Amino acid sequence: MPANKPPVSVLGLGMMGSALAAAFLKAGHPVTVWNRSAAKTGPLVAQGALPATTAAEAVTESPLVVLCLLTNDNVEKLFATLPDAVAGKTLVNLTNGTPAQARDLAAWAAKHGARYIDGGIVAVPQMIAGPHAYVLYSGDEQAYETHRPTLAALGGTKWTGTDPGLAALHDLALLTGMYGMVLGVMQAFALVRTENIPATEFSELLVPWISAMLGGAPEWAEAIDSGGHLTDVSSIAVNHAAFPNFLAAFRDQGVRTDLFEPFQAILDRAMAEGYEADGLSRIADLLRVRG
Ligand code: FVH
Repeated sequence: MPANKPPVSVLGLGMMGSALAAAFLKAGHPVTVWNRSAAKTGPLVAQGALPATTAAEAVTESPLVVLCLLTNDNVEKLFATLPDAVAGKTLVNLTNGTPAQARDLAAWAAKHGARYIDGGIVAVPQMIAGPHAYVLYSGDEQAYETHRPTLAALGGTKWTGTDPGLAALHDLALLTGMYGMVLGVMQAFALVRTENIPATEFSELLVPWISAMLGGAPEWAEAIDSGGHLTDVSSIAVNHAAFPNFLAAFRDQGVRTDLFEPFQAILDRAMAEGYEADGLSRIADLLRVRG
């Protein structure tokens, strides 16, 4: 085992926190662990972690403190119990949350003499420390550079900026893309199942189609950044003409329309605002709330 690796404390030993603590241990770091329900420390102690009886004790043990609780409300409440323990520490919060929550937690940390880094884990627990896992970070850049070699035990490290909210923003945007894909795929499966077509059979058509369409995302991104949405591929007008067929077919086949009705409204608005010759990239602009 490599000698003199810096110690790290992990607070929150759910599925993800346990995977994080195990990865630090595997990389040779002395690891102190704390969880609200003490029983979850057992497997990590068996792997060599030191159990702390209180969160404050865990914070005291290491210069680097990694948190992974269920919500940032939980983190905020936990922080409120730690005002004296955190001074001089680097707090890395990998709990899922919003940019605004991250900024509030960073302000709390600064007020109490701690350095704050927010993070978004782009992996499931089983992927941690593997080749495809990475974590988005933002906040105190100096603290990030200091502790980056330790954080690298979890997977790739991706810096998103000194605004503490940026990691959460990127994380939520990635998950937004994923949820959109999941909802579309589930609607498609629901539709074919109305005729007893096996979802497994249909997925052989669906997966290559979705993959090919996703290949167009860089082109949409360029159009969104440049503002040049005119297309000779698939215009808003063409999609607007076809879309009532989807809602009608869902109704005819006995599939709910709730998920897709908002898209009809967006296409209607795009037409009303004169964007009929634009491609679907125009939708990103139309989704912004205008002041
Ligand atoms: N699991 C996943 O696939 C995703 C992958 C991407 C990142 N997310 C986020 O990671 C956070 C933790 O998720 P998790 O999977 O570890 O969740 P649980 O297994 O449910 O563990 C939750 C831990 O939070 C502790 N906790 C809950 N409430 C409190 C509280 N009021 N005070 C202190 N700790 C609290 C809980 O403790 P206990 O119930 O065992 O006593 C667990 O340690 C999450 O933000 C995901 O969105 C995971």
